[in-house]
Amino acid sequence: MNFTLRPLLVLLLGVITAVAVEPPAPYGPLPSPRQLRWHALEMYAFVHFTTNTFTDKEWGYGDESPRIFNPPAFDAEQIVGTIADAGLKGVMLTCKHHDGFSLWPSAFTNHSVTASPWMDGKGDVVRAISDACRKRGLAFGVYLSPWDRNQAVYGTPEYLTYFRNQLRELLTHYGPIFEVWFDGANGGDGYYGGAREKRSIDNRTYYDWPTTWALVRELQPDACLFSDGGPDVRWVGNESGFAGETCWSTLNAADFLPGIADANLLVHGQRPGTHWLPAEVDVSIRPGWFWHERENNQVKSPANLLKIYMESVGRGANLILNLPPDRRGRLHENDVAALTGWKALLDATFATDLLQGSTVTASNVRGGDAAYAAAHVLDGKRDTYWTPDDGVTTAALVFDCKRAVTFNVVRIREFLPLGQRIEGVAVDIDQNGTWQEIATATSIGNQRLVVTNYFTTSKLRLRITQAAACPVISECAVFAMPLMPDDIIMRWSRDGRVQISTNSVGPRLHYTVDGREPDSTAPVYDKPISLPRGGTVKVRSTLPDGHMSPVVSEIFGLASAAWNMVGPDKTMAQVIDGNPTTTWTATGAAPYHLIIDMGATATLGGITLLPRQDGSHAGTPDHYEVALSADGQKWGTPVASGELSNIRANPVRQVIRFSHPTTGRFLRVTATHTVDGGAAVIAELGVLGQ
Ligand code: FUL
Repeated sequence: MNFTLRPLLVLLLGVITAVAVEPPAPYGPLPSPRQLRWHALEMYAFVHFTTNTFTDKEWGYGDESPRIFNPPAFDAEQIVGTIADAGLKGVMLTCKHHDGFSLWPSAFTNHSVTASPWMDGKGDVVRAISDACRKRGLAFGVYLSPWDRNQAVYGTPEYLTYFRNQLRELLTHYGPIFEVWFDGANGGDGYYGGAREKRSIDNRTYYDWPTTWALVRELQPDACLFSDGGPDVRWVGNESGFAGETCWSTLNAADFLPGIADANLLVHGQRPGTHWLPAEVDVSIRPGWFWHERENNQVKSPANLLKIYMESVGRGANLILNLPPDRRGRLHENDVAALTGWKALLDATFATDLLQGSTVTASNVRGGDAAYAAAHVLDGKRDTYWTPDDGVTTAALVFDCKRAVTFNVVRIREFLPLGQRIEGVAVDIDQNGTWQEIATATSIGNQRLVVTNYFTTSKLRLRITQAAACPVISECAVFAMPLMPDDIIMRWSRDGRVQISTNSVGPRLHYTVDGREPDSTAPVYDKPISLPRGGTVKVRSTLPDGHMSPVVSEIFGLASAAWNMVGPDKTMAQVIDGNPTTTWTATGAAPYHLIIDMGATATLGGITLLPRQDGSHAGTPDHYEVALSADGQKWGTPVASGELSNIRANPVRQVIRFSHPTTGRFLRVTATHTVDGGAAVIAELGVLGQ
């Protein structure tokens, strides 16, 4: 260095530092470093596996013999490899679900893989899955159900020691954990070491969550804690696969606890909120969380999964997609096919950012400083950003694409370390020299995918229409999502006819009603199918290029047109009207009976029950009983009874099979208990032939 120049250089540096423009002050609650790492994952898999897989249940009672857990071809690498190939970034394993069966050789219970014939009692599912994750570079997380229907001590303080001992095992023996999942469910009754009774706990006090959370912080400081209300990640309030159209990453945390949460608040979050508490969208690729053979044809289609992605990850939440291994211990072929199709759609959508190559200008750049220039929103870096001066809460970015681009998805990302600031945006396109507004959105957060119709333009404008503090945007992009063959929709009417439709033009629909898989030789759908005796309809759509969709199948009951409901309440008829949006609400106190007079004797094999579909769970039955009668007076012993597990969080159609086909003219369905203890509400009842 030339010594005469040195003082000058020092002076110059001093001047530059003095005029460097300070970044904006953070706004509102801020994400912790562990939450920022969690946001970066965006989507990962849930893996539900336990004795339920072998008993066909959604919630085990706790008395299942460990000997039934015996997957003959368990293959962690197939499970994890499929998940990694689909682009998911981690795996959350149900190490212990509500039935209490532990998938690892826990030193604190005999109710585990050690007592199963699988690998002669020497297996460890948690080890196998976590090792496979490490091998494929995926994050690994643990689900440990607080509710344990097997443990004799559940409900006493002693259980908490057991619960934390198990947690300690999981957090010390299986490497780094990215998230620990604490479920809020507690349905009350269970085996409890043979007591077979109802044990209600006080969600507010019983689990002493602060002590458990401290244990996780001590053993796995980088792990995020999930529960209905955090403290790091919140439930989104539904199991259907969507975050609210407006979904803030903030919440008033003190109002929530595991098991105590207002789903209507969780789906949107709260503004400005006391804490950074982003939503996680948990949804299963099948109707249930565990594998059931009867659901093999009800796997969500690639198009459906793409919609879920757009409405979860695309609304600033993370997606946890459940992929339940089957009885072999592998992901089923239909699930693998749906994932492969979904990945292809995601790749096709996001392969090309049509804004690349554009120039971008901003209505205001903070201090005129290049460090905050508009070009940062196109540099592909999450840690650089455009931001205007303090106090500027409406602003615009104009993108000149220099060529015509056709798109239907706009992606916007806020720079999270400075908080969630933007409250409203609008997207405009240039149409022959005038701006035309094509879409608006509210919350942005980690990323917002604004889905529009297809538009073609060479200039786009993003307007920030409302912000709590000057906006800070790290990335903008636009994409073209391919047109997709829409999901197949089947509608049943009470005269026993099934109508099939899709929203897209062109595909041919092939169907069967005899149980066979439809192929191109199967009948082509051209008019409603007459199925007065009910049955299973299987459908596939064929695109003009010959490509066939996966099979969609649905089971239908007997035609109900000639039936009558017994009783004075006229609204009872709404449960057999074939219309899922109308409901019957019981009066009086439980048990609530619904009696159908079928007009003639029939041999029946089961019923279907559709819970209310309007988003409320009030009155949804969670225990039921079914009986038959020849005269509507004398009832036989119940042909079915039990629990409708998890119906509150996941209100899908329930298929209940009788233990054996039974004959009768009158059918009585009784809601013996409802999720909230309120008067029973049911949308539809169906009756299955033998
Ligand atoms: C619910 C549980 O009750 C279900 O069985 C499932 O594990 C789901 C992810 O959470 O609350």
